[in-house]
Amino acid sequence: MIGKLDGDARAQALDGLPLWQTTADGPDGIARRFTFPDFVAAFGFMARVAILAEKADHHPEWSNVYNRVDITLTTHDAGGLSQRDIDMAKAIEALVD
Ligand code: HBI
Repeated sequence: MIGKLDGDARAQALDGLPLWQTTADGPDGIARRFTFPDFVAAFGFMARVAILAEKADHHPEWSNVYNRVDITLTTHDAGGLSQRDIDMAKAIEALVD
């Protein structure tokens, strides 16, 4: 069972993801908004994230409106932010680099 990130480990992990914000309400996690030129680009991104998520058995909470994709990462099994969320955020960042 994976644990919640706390203290220095949490602060350090968040430092490495400057474009992600911790959630203000709802489950403890990290969130980022991605915008694309159009819906096709946004949905292509979602398809790539979906493949990553299935491989990692770690799934985003997300919504899409036209060219915008809002992603929140939280670990249900841990009741908050875990290393799995950090790893997934980094993998997602690598897709949009
Ligand atoms: N995705 N975000 C997230 N958090 C989880 O705890 C989680 C998941 N996907 C699959 C998953 N857990 C499974 O490991 C368990 O629910 C069995």
